[in-house]
Amino acid sequence: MDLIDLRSDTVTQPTPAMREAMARAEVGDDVYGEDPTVLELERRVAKLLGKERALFVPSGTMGNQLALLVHTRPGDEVIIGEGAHCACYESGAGAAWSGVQFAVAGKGGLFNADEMEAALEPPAYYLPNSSLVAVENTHNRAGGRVFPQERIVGIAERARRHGLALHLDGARLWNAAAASGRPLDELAAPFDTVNVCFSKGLGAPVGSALAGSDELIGRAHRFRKMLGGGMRQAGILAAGALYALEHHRERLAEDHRAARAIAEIVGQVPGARVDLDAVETNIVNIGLARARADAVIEAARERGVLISSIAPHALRGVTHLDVSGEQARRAAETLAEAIAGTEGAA
Ligand code: TLP
Repeated sequence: MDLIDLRSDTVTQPTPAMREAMARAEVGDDVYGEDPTVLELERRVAKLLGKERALFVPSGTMGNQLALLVHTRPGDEVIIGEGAHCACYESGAGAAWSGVQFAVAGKGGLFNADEMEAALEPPAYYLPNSSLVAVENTHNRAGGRVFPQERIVGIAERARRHGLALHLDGARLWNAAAASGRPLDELAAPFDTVNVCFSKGLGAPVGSALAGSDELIGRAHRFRKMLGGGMRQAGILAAGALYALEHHRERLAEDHRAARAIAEIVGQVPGARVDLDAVETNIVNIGLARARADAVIEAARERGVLISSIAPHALRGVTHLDVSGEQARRAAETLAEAIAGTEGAA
């Protein structure tokens, strides 16, 4: 059976043309700083994001963790939005490597300057030291929502007043740029460091980059080595990322349309709750009023559609390069059937 895989935009296969570009890549030992393709990717990402320097890293998790390492000291508190990836889905790495704890601002992932301020600890020797604000754009757990730029500017201004650093988890910043029509460097401007991923909506097999000032990225470079992220002939991977930057950004709007089509079809099932206004990019969160997520996942799998859960009664579907508009509609019909057929099994 031909499966339609909506579990994540990380599941894409490199296209033949991307594989070709990877096979042809000029490479060298990147631990010696001698891989021309990695260096080209780092220059290209720094330029796109309007930062001095970028560092190629194996994963978004490493990009975020390097940011925590460069901005904080053990015992510090990091302000995040609810469900932030760097706090919730990175195996507790912030506590393990940086020794930080997290404080949640606002509700639902997106927050504003007042909510950030409310989450801040006042300066006192017996309280944790708040040192960093981390914003996620798009916000994965919030269903791929675009963090409104006016709010980010307000958060950054308030954070600076309190002497805080700012990190952007932009694993899907490409989607935020496509959906908002704002250039990447504008989205990145308020932040000291920005993590971007090539292995999500852009469809490259591996890799992320952390961008920022020469000084911060120089320190991140040392931490990358400490964590075992120094890669040798990594140009083969960087070539996939460069190809994706060049050829797969324009098409993200198709993924956004496909996600909306899924939301509209599934949203009509009486037992499904989809907030259509929240579907701004390539992620659709589906609440289940009367069915369990695991039962729906199983029923959908039997009918050829893969989808993941984010809670016992909530699903997440993600569109990407390997799901056409037609497949998205077909998958949505299948999901609608699977939900309707599983109702009452809650
Ligand atoms: N997200 C994955 C899972 O880990 C949940 C997914 O399927 O969406 N930041 C954000 C906002 C992310 O969504 C992810 C991956 C990462 C960081 C981590 O990237 P990787 O998987 O490359 O370490």
